Amino acid sequence: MEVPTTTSLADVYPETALKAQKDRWNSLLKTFKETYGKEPDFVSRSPGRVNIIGEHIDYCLYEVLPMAIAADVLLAVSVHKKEEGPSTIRLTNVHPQKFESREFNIPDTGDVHIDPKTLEWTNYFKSGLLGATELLRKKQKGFKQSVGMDILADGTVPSGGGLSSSAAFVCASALASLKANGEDHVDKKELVELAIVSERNVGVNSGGMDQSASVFPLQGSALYVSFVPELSAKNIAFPELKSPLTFVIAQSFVAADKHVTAPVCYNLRVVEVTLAALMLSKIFGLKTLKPDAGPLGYSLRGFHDAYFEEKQGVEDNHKVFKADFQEQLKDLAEKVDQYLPQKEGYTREQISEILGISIEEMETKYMKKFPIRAERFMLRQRATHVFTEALRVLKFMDLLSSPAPQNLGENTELLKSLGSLMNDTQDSCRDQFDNSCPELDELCQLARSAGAYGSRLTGAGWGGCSVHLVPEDKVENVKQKWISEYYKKKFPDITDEKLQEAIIVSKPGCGSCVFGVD
Ligand code: NG1
Ligand code: MG
Repeated sequence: MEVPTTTSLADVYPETALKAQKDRWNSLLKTFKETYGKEPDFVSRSPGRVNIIGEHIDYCLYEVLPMAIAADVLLAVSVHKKEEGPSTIRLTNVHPQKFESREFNIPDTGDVHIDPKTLEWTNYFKSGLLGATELLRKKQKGFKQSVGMDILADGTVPSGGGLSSSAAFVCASALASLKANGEDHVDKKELVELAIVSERNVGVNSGGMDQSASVFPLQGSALYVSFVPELSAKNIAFPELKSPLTFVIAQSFVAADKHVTAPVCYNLRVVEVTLAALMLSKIFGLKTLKPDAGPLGYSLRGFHDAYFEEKQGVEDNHKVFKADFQEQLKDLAEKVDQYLPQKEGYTREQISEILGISIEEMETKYMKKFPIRAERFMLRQRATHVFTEALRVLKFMDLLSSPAPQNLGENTELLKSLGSLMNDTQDSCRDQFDNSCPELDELCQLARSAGAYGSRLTGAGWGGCSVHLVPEDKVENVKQKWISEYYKKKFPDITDEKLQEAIIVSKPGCGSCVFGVD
């Protein structure tokens, strides 16, 4: 499917937001003209996302269920002509105090340099540009270097807040770079695949959920993303219920700065789940270590499929019946309990001994490109989270796709069941995956006590955002509870504007697009 091109804001934003979006759009065009003395040629757009369920399992290649939100990144672009000399990129932001203007030349090789150690907003543009350049080289014969561009950025996804401003920025940048270099028909899957790989240039060894959620969704649908046998996404419309499913997002305002925390948080988790997969394969004496598309080349899903194919004679585990797949996940969670018994974690020595490789080899293969710091690796807890979370996603999908008839009236039972899966995710994140924090736990507790059916952190965790399934008539209750018990207590000087930013009630939005400018 192609990334759509449109000239109508109504194709992208809900009716209630149109007036505000129109004002934003006009101001973007006006500032562009003031900054660069001309009109932009087009505007590329990509939204943020909230993950409904399926946390930290995308890079293990298990299915996840995020949805796009209305908040997004807009890049207004004017393309330089080839004759205008060296390819220069000029980048400005509608909030120049927060995000300073930058200018750089694309080197003759065509590949811009990114320093992942610095937290620099234009790195996200560069990583999109790099990915696009690579794709353009495959698509256009003799392509080497992107043309220059003047760009004005306007992002409404809060940064460091768990709503994936980074993927929104990278996807919008890659899309802008493709379009500026003559690609008028951009394939959504190609865009997502390049954005997944190129976002890793900023130093986080991430999975593919965020980029999928930013590009693929159609208005009004959540997105069921699969990573095997290849990346694919299915739009999932919510069931028509008397009181519609309402997801409320609340920020903790604890900034999860991945640049600082990655070696002990995100990137370490990627290493732990990979080591868990390798250990289980070894323990069960699997002959095949199927190399796969996980960030470190081997995943728990890779182990999962190999185990059932080899040990239980399943012909192609990707085709296994859905109910059987759920049974497999339960089985694997039990196997972890038995075969990875060490609650206190595993040392490098212990792992290298079981795997039968030297510590140096293990470090070189799995801990060098994205460095990590740890004495002990909590393989038991991480693998338990992954298998049970993958199972929760499937149960959630079952409930969404075939709500029992008795649920369709008041649908309380359905909401309760969905909510309880979300609550279980939060427990697992807190107790097994260790990616919650006291503030996120507190937001969840408060919401449940004010009527939410289900509450959990969303995104990477360690701060950032939480998501809550709340009956429509309780939304106000929950909001007030957070305001009085969390925001006003923690941040006594909080402004009304900031409070508005803190809590978002969001319906599923639509994915990336290009706006033509008349
Ligand atoms: P955040 O930090 O919320 O953007 C990250 C990863 C995802 C996924 C989630 C956890 C990036 C770009 N994204 O999301 O791929 O693994 O954490 O489920 O790092
Ligand atoms: Mg991110």
